[in-house]
Order: sequence, then structure tokens, then C-alpha cells
Amino acid sequence: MKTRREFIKISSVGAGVAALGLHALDLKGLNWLNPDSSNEPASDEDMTPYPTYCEVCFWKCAAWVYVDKKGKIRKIIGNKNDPHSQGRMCPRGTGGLGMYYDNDRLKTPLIRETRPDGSQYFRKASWNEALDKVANKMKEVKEKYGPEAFGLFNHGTPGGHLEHLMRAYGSETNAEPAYANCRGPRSAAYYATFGAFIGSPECTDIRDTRCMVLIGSHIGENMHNSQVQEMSEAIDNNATIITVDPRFSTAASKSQYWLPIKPSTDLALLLAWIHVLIYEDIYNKDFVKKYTFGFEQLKAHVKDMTPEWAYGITTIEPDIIRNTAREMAGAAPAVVIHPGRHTVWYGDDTQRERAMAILTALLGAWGKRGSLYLPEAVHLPEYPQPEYPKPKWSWRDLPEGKFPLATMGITSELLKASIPRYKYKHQVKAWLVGGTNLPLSMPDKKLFKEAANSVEFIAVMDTMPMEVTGYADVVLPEATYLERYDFIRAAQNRVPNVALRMPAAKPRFKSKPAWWITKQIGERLGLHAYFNYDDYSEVIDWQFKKLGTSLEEMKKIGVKSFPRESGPLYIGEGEKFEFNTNTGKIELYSTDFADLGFDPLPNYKPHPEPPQNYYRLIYGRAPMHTFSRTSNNHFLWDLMKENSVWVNPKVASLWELKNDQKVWLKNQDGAITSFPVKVRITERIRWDSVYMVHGFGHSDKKLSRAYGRGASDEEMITKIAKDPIMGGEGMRGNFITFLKENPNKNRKEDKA
Ligand SMILES: Nc1nc2c(c(=O)[nH]1)N[C@H]1C(S)=C(S)[C@@H](COP(=O)(O)OP(=O)(O)OC[C@H]3O[C@@H](n4cnc5c(=O)[nH]c(N)nc54)[C@H](O)[C@@H]3O)O[C@H]1N2
Ligand SMILES: Nc1nc2c(c(=O)[nH]1)N[C@H]1C(S)=C(S)[C@@H](COP(=O)(O)OP(=O)(O)OC[C@H]3O[C@@H](n4cnc5c(=O)[nH]c(N)nc54)[C@H](O)[C@@H]3O)O[C@H]1N2
Ligand code: SF4
Ligand SMILES: [Mo]
Repeated sequence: MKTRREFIKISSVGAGVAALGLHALDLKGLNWLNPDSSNEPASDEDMTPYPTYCEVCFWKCAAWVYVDKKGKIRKIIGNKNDPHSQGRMCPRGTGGLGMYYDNDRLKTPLIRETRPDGSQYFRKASWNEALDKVANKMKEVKEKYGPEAFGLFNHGTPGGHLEHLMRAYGSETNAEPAYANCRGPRSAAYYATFGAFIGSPECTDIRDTRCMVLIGSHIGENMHNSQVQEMSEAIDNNATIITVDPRFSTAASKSQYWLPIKPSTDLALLLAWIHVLIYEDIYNKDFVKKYTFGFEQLKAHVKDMTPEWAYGITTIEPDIIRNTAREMAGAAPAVVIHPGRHTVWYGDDTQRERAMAILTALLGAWGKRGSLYLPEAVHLPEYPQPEYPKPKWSWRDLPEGKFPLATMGITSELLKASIPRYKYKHQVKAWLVGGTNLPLSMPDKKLFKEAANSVEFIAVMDTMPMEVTGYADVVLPEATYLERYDFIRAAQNRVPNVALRMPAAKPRFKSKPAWWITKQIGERLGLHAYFNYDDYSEVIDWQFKKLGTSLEEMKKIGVKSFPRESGPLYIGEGEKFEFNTNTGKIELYSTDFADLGFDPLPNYKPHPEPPQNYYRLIYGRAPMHTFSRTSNNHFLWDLMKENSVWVNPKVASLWELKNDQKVWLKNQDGAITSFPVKVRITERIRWDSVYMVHGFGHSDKKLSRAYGRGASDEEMITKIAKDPIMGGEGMRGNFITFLKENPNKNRKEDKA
């Protein structure tokens, strides 16, 4: 049996949602989950707070988990001393306890079995048996093919533990959708320009900005906590917000300027803005002179890229382009050109991000108050262990020379290396997967399925019966973040800081934390020296002590900040500053790109247009859900049960569509959604595009709430525009049309 999970939908509601989220999580809601305490509202004084940091998304907000006298988790609230949360959680973080209370959770290890008739099913297994099976397969792969042939797909803290195990074993053949299907182009572009990554949380100085430019970033629906809070602060302080989005996003509704750009043409707008700054002579001359390289080449390059030129491409009027450029120049250097995060759109994404980085530099909006600050993270001392063995090959070698500026593994390369017919020099034979639901986060399902069917073995560590667990030979049920010790959070911020995650309750069912699972496998492989502790709390206590604190102290405070060691948050007036690029300067003209044969200055090239009767599929987030991982969470499900497809009234009238009517979607390659989706008729979307929230349309019946709710954008993404520079998977070049009758009536269900 293949257990597969699909994706549930959320609707984008915007700012009001935070309040709604908190309201829905009041004690009444909790009591519904805890019948024995239904009449006993607990006051904070009666409860014990345990520190954690949130794992509902990757902003990692520090929080307190309140546990009542019966040992029940009652609520999660933000830790006031935390720069990621500033004492407030987003609706998803508040609803995080739904992950713990979900009775659909994976409860015990499972092993795939085949019946005499060839059909398959999962059998419950003991931990010993499941761990032996994984360890034995790892030994076998190592002997037969070398440890490098064991690949890893990962995300988040669970993935980090798997990565440690794999490196100790000898493999660095890993990839995560959070790179090549997310922020990869941004990393490549900002590194080429500034010699630095933007990092996470992004080093955007939003709270002090005078002008923020959002190019597709939909903050407010993209609920990364402190960014949303700082954006509200900036709005209160009368900062100008300029939002470029084919859809009237929540952010657009808070903006002075909404530029409803024709999708896929942002690079032309960016080049025209650069043209205006240079040819109206309103760029930051001091900054450019002191810190940048290649200005004259840039000036010549954008000479003809006028607002009039861009108007024909973007549909944004020349006056608007000029006025918005002047707004930026007037506010400079306190301007945030938000670098975005999910940046894999049309295949030329690194170049679009380069144009954003160049615009930033022309405004002098780097290392200045209200622009991008210079972040700092605590350097965690390494718990004593031998050096990791050096693998003979790794993710770096899979593309065989393609995508030279990739800084992490590329998911589709790992898939292709798993399929013999692609004849990769290095072949992947088995997978470990943790904290990533590949069937819902990777486009091109056919490729995924072929790869999953090609490898000899798949072990999946997850908390829920998601689509990806359905492909496993061994399922390892992980405890949720509320039930485990974990890595110390040491992510960058304005002030370096650390945060503790500790268990607030015992793991439910037979689930176990990732540190324990990986240690058990490691011990079976003779890798004790890499797992030299009985409990992970020993490791973090050791690390905390080296930093001058302790586990004991951290249990009381949750978050601790340290003085900055790297210097001030901003570059001082007249200060010399060396950038980590070939020229030591900010490279307006990229010498790396020139050396590698890529355009050293970004160029706009047109992208394919929708065929007749088809519309471009664009997608994004809803404030109360994270990807596909929260769609079965009762609290968040309660706020949004399914997604809808946003359709412009002009299109609706052409197709005679009604609000809430259910339709199936079909894309340019004939792919059809497994489930129907409700139509939402709205002026908030351009007529040439439709919009869906990502994360719905789950196909695993074991997800009792999420199953069959809404449709999956992933199913409609069969065409990928590859970024030649870093291997990103541009996913917005897919076009859909509407089917009003059930096309699946006579079709066998094809799950995940
Ligand atoms: N079509 C489309 N595709 C996309 C996107 C999109 O918007 N549209 N977004 C892209 C982006 S930006 C990203 S970052 C990626 C993210 O893609 P993923 O990495 O796949 O997403 P996650 O939500 O992090 O991972 C979900 C899995 O983690 C499991 N999980 C949750 N908590 C835990 C835990 O504590 N332990 C373990 N072991 N497992 C856990 C969930 O049950 C689920 O199976 O997807 C990308 N793919
Ligand atoms: N609530 C919530 N918040 C999240 C997440 C979540 O799952 N849930 N995930 C987090 C993660 S990992 C990421 S990467 C971020 C992603 O969030 P962001 O980086 O902010 O956004 P994107 O997904 O790139 O873009 C979505 C927006 O782009 C617009 N858009 C589509 N096509 C175009 C175009 O051609 N040009 C322009 N200018 N705009 C276009 C869409 O209408 C939509 O408003 O969100 C993070 N925050
Ligand atoms: S932004 Fe929300 S979901 Fe993400 S870590 Fe913070 S509270 Fe959790
Ligand atoms: Mo992402």
C-alpha cells in the first residue's frame, strides 16, 4: 500500500487573520481537545512555561509552551526577549499545538510489506526492527556502491539531524526543496553582487525604513513574523510602500503604489528603474563611487531601457515607473528593496535578483539604517567529535559542470541521479527523507515518481502520514517540536542570540526525536564517536556552557542575546568596507558571471505566454498555513479548510463561472487536478492570470481533515524553467484552463 498525502488549501485573508487565529485558539478551543479539562480554564500562574522555538515554519520564533498541572499543553505564546517573534506568534505558531494534538499523527514505525498477490501494505514494527532495517541498508549501500550513493532530502531541524548522520556515514549527497525550489536564486545573485547572502531571517531593516519595495513578496500573507510586525511599524511611521504584484495582495492594499505588473516581466521594470536613477542623476553617487565596481558598464547597458520601453513589456505606465523611482531616490539610503524569498519564478530568476541587488546598490541601500543591515549570528562551538570523512563525490558533482553557482544540492539533480536512464556519472541508490513532503513541494511529479520507483530503498522520518511517507519502505515517526530537545537556534539577527527548544511533554504514541533516531542508526553503523552522548540535552548544555550560559539558565529565559562582535549594524559614514567579491567592491558588473559566460549585467528576455483560453498559474501563501504541513492541523484547518482559484470577473464572465462553483483545472500538458477547487471571482487578480494558495489538495485519506480539500498547485506545474546559473526550478510558466465537468469520473484515483 502506498500511503500518500495531499495538500489542503488556505485562503489569503491578510492582516485580520492574526487576531482571528488567536481568537480561535482561546481556551474553548483547547478544551475541545482536552475533554478532561473542559471546565478548568487554567491561569498562567497554575501552569509551567517551557521554552521552545517554533517549527511551524522556518522563522523559528522563540516561545513559551504552557503546560497545566495535568501535564497538558494549553497554549504557546511568544518570548518577549526574542528578536524573531518580539513576544508575539503568528497564527500558525499559536496553532502549533495542533501538530502535537493531531490524532492522525504517525504513531509507530512502519515497514512496507508485499502480499503474495503483489499488493503492498504497511506493517507496524518495533523501533529496533525499523532502525536495524535502515542501518543494514546503509551498510549494504556503502559496501556495494559507496556511502555517497545514499541520498538525503531534508528540511528544517529534523533534516539537520539526518545531515549529521549522513556526513558521519560518508555522504553529502543531499538537497532540499527550500533551496532550488525556493531561495536559491537570491543567494546566488546577492553573493555575486555583495559577496554576502541575505540569510534567514532576512537582514531587512524594515522597522526603520522610509520606503520598501516589494517585488512579488507578499508580506502579510507570507507571515514571517517579525517582518510582518516591522512592516506595520513602518506603515505607522509613514514609510512609502511600493508593491509590484499582478495580484492585489494584502501588502498591495497597504501600499501607496500598487504596480499590477504583467507576470514574468519584472526584470524589465527593474532595468527601467535603474535607467531612471542613472539618467535622472538621482542615484547615490557617494556610495556608488566608494563601494561599487562597473558603474560605467551599467550606465551604457541600460541606456535604452527607458520607462517607455518597459511600458510595452510590463503594462506599467512610464510616469508610474518614474515616480516610484524618484520615491526610492528621495528616501535613499533608507530603502528596503526586499530581496524576496521564494524566488524561483521564470528561470531567469538569478538575473532578476541581480537587478534587485544592483538597484539596492545604486540607492546606497546596503548596510545603512532602514535598508539592509549587517546581521550577526552566534558561532556555536562544535561538540567534540572526529572530523567527518570526506566523500568521494557529493551533491556538488551531480550536475557535472552545469549550474556552477549553486551553493546547495539541487533537488531535481538528485532525482535524475536516482534514475539510471539519465546515465549520471554518479548514481543514487537509496534515500533518507526528513521534514520535506516532496510530492507536494517538487514540480514535475512524473520525474519524482520515476525516481522514487528507481531507488532500492526509501526511509522517511516525519510526524504525519504525508504523501511522501507513502513512498517509504520504512517510516520513522518523529516526535513533534513540542516533545523534543533539538539543536540550539543561533540564526542571524541584529543582535546575535541563541534559543532553546526543550520538551514540554513526553512524545505521544511511539514517536521519538530525530536526535535519538539518528543516534540509534549511527550506533548500529559503528559511528559512536559522532553520537557520544546519552541525551541531546548534554550536547546543548556543553555548547551553552562554552558560550557562558547553561541549559539550566536557558530553561528559565529561553533566549539569550550577546554583544555584537563583528562591528556595528550599519556601515559608518566615510568608512572603508571590503566586500567579499573578486574586486572587493559591490559588483554592479559581475566578474563571476562574466567568467562563467553568463550575462554580467542583467538582460530582459520575454517568456512564453499562455495559449488561447489558458491563464498563467501563480501561487503564494495564506497567513494561517505553512505549505502543506498545516492543512490537517485542527486549529488552522478551522481558519481555512481549502483553497480557491482566483479568477478575474472578465474571465469569469467569459467562462460563465460563478463564485464558489467547483471546477477542475487542466494545464498546458494535459495534467488535471485530482480534486475540484472553488472559484473566487475577484478584481484582485489580472485577467491573464489565476492565483491559488499552495499547500492544498491532499490525497492521503489518513489525513482526516485535509484529504480532498482544494486543489494542488503542484499538480499543475509540469513545466519547469531552469535557472542556468544555480539550477533553480522556475515554476510560474504553467498555464491552466477550466473544466466544469468532473474529468476524473471514470479515472482510477492517482494519488500523490
Ligand atoms: N507548487 C509549489 N511548490 C513549492 C512552493 C510553492 O509555493 N508552490 N514553495 C516552495 C518553497 S518556498 C519551499 S521552502 C518548499 C518547502 O517544501 P518542503 O520542504 O517539502 O515543506 P515543509 O512544509 O517544510 O515540509 C513538510 C514535511 O515536513 C513534515 N514535518 C513537519 N514537522 C516535522 C517535524 O518536526 N519532524 C519531521 N521529521 N517532519 C516534520 C511534514 O509533516 C511534511 O511532510 O516547497 C517549495 N515548493
Ligand atoms: N503564511 C505563510 N508564510 C510563509 C510561508 C508559508 O508557507 N506560509 N512560507 C515561507 C517561505 S519558505 C517562503 S519562501 C516565503 C514565500 O513568500 P514570498 O517570497 O513573499 O513570495 P512568493 O511566493 O515569491 O510570491 C508570492 C507573490 O508573488 C506574486 N507573483 C506571482 N507572479 C508574479 C510575477 O511575475 N511578478 C511579481 N512581481 N509578482 C508575482 C503572487 O501574486 C504572490 O502575491 O513565504 C514564507 N512565509
Ligand atoms: S512566523 Fe509563525 S509559524 Fe513561523 S516560526 Fe514564527 S510563529 Fe512559527
Ligand atoms: Mo521557501
